[in-house]
Amino acid sequence: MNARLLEQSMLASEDPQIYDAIVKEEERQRKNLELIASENYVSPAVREAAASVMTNKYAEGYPGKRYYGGCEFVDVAETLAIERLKQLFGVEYANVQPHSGAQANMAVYFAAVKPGDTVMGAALDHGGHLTHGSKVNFSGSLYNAIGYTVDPTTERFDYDEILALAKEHKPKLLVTGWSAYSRIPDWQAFAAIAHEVGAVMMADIAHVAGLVATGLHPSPVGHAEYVTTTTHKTLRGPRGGAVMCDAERGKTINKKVFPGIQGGPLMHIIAAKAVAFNEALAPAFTDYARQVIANAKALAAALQDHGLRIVAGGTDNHLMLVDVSVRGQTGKDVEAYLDQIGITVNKNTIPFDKNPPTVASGVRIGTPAITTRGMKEAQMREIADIIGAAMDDIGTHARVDALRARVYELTAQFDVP
Ligand code: DSN
Repeated sequence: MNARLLEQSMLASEDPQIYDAIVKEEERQRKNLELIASENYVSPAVREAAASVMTNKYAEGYPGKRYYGGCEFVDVAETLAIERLKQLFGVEYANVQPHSGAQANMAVYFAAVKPGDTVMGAALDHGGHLTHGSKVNFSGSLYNAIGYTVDPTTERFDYDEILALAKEHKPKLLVTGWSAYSRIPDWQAFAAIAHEVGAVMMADIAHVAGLVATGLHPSPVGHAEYVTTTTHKTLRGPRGGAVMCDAERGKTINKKVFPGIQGGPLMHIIAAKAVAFNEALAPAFTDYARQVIANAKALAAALQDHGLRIVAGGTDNHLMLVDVSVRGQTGKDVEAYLDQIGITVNKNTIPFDKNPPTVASGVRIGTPAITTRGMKEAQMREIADIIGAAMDDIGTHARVDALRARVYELTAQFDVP
């Protein structure tokens, strides 16, 4: 049993089934190698705020303008979250109420375009997100969504091609920022495309937010009219979203988030966001973000040494897309095998993928979580060696126990926060 839960647990006696699931999840997070690019481990302080009594409070509205009494202390938390986020990214306005990145993006769509308008975002197999125009999402059903792609040879964005597509379709909103793009984008080039066709630009920096906040990745602020993010990936906060823009556009975003899309804000999560933003403002967070990138580069290079192909030739950020089709595998099979040995990744389509997303030709790998545990370049080589050995063993499953033991030996040396 886990010491952390036992110390504080009323849950163990009150709801043993949920208690048991949480204990097992905590153990999984400690024993396994968490390589999902969008996950991280928050600090105990962030968890404390997220588990606090602020969950009890209704606070529809905004600080100083609520529809409920008794909001004086949650107002403190939300105001701190807003001011810290503004400072982190150098923006005039921030809304910290979106429950997730999808809600943050929805608020921008509702503010910037009308149903039926044309929007343009990266196609799902070219790094885009469901909310960037996928047909199965509101963004692809309420709007006329056009998908741009990467160049088939370089697997990077070709700004001339994207401009030509924009001129052809004349979107009102250009969606940038990606869930599976490992290279540095040219925000200025994207803004020039948007403005040439009369569109506004949204940059969804959910993945790279922690790298942008520390100046280790170029910022879209000053190029994009709207910047959205989640707070739980490289930014290492609680699960949630946020929208940033100028003060004038902020007036509309406020109305779109509440009462347009959401009701009562999650004040415990907003308090936890404030704690995480404060942590991200500290110099140690820049060291963390720098190591995230160094680890990703080291891991990509070591995986290439094992004959795996990294999409776009490598990485400049926290993630990489590994093309496993060059080893005759599918992302689905690799994800399943790695799960058996305690390595958690997600299957992911690669550009121009011939397989559907449920099978996929790649896996997406990221270093934010393992870097939080303190792993460095030497551990990246060990991880690549284990993944290389796993790729050789997928057909026979002869080395599952031995490889799992290697994973557990590695994770036992690096505690989780
Ligand atoms: N599901 C997230 C990711 O893994 O990238 C994006 O919302």
